[in-house]
Amino acid sequence: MKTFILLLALLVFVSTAQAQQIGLIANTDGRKTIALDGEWQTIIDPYESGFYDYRYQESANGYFKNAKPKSQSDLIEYDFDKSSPLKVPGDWNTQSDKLFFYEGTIWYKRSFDYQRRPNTRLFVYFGAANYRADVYLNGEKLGHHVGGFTPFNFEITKLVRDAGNFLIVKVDNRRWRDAVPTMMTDWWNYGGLTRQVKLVETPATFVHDYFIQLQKGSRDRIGGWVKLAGEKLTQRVTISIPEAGISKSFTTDANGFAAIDFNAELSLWSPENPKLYDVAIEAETDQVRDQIGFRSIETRGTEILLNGRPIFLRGVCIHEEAPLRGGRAYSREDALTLLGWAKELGANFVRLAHYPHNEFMIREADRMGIMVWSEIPVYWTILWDNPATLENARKQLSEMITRDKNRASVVIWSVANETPLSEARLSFLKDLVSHARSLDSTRLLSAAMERHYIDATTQMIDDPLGEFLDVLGCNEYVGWYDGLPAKADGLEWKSKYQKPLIMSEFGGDALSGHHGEVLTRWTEEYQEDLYKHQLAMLKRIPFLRGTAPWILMDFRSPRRPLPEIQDYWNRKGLVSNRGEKKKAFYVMQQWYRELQQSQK
Ligand code: GCB
Repeated sequence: MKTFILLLALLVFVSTAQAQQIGLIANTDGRKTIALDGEWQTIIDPYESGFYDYRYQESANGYFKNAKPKSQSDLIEYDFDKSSPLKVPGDWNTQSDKLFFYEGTIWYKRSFDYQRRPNTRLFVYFGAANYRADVYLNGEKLGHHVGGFTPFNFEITKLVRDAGNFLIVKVDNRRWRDAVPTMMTDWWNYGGLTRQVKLVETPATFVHDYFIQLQKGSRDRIGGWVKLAGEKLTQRVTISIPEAGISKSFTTDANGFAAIDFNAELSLWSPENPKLYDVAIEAETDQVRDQIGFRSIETRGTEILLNGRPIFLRGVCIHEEAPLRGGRAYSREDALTLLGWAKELGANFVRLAHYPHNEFMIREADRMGIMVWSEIPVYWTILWDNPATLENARKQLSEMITRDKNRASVVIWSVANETPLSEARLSFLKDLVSHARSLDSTRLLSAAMERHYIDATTQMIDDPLGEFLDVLGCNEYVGWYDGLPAKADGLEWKSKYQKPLIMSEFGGDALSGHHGEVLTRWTEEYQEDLYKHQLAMLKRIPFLRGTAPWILMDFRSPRRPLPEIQDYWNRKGLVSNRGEKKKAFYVMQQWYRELQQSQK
């Protein structure tokens, strides 16, 4: 009996340990999935009593066991089933007043039944959990994940039962000095299971991931790879794009990997023609479908070339703040509203700040023809010297690229925002740049950098990071943190690099409906005037190839307490959090219309 139990324990250990090995499954959309949306039972646990014992050791009998008293004398001090529910997906802060400012641990529990079919594998997939998630199924730990804005999955094939499974997740949104992001941000630290959680079923050997894009510099040659996971790693895999008359077969090697490379005559994706093709990836044991657009993106001197032609990126920055209701955005409807406003502004480009947004944003940008800048939360004052912090940032970068590398809309990966110059910072960011290039050689690399005055009227871009980027990004607040709006009139911009510049932030706050003189802070008139001076200045920068004003919509921030004006909202939106367009919106819109006309 003892050996049997030991063997069983070993088996469970091996299977759960193995479960952690499977990397992110790309394109769960193309598979059989069951969403675990809706109410989960939750326990608020500020002291993590469900995780640590009273000597502060990780407990073997934490809340993840979902214990129930077996007799009237049993002592159990928690009960998921009598605790309050929270909706998933969704942040906890906006679901209950008492959680509005909460930073700490909440346990989530959800039961489900699942009849697994023979020769299939089952995974539990999380769109995102902010910030650290410890995941358990039926009392066994599956693993943990760090990083609040990227997906992750665990295999549960061996642990899942036909009925009465309980999935328990401990989510902790505390901030840490060595984390990514670190202690200080200008956005709300929304905690919880903020994106969809789903069960994903695959065949025993399945298409784990693939990269199918035009090769760098080419408009008619597809390159990339396919990767299988499972036991039968050597298989014939066919990639077909029926509409383009393409069907190409490859054989995967002993590691389940095949490089792909073939000619394709395609109608290229662009904002004017957001063409997506149905693509099928068929192995002997599995098949996945996707919708993929094909375009090239390059730079030449100070130009950005889309499909070989110079383009100006008429952009706007967006936070993942839900339009109208507030809280974390998570749905297709949220994405359609935000991107719809961006379109109305005249944008062909969005900077999704300051972390990877939910997948709906990218998928809808693909469909709507909006180019995307996507970034990781390497923001302000990261611990540049700490190897674990670098590892964390690299992992978030990998997860972002893994999820979105087949989306034509994504043209730029950005590795950092407004990071102060130092040797340690440069080597940290250089590492991220080369890591991104190793994962995806087709897209442009950028970062939002700072700039400095070399005299009273000259702004200089000479951050040493610029040498390693394809596109320079710069944030500036002339007229808001830096003088008054008219200061922009006398400014000249210089760059050390022969590279295109995207002004990745500029702007100022206005409370929607608050009116006054142009020099009265917080009024729509001040913001409108600031934009007018800004645009006049921007038009004079010879190497400017894109703009992304800060920001499309007001967003919550703990750094913005001013009563009656901010009330914990950053008011730099061109649209208010209630969806009202401010005067500056129309200034920007008019310029983008002119630009659009002149590009035709
Ligand atoms: C910045 C940051 C952004 C802030 C913005 C502001 O430079 O990149 O995250 O929200 O300024 O409003 O101050």
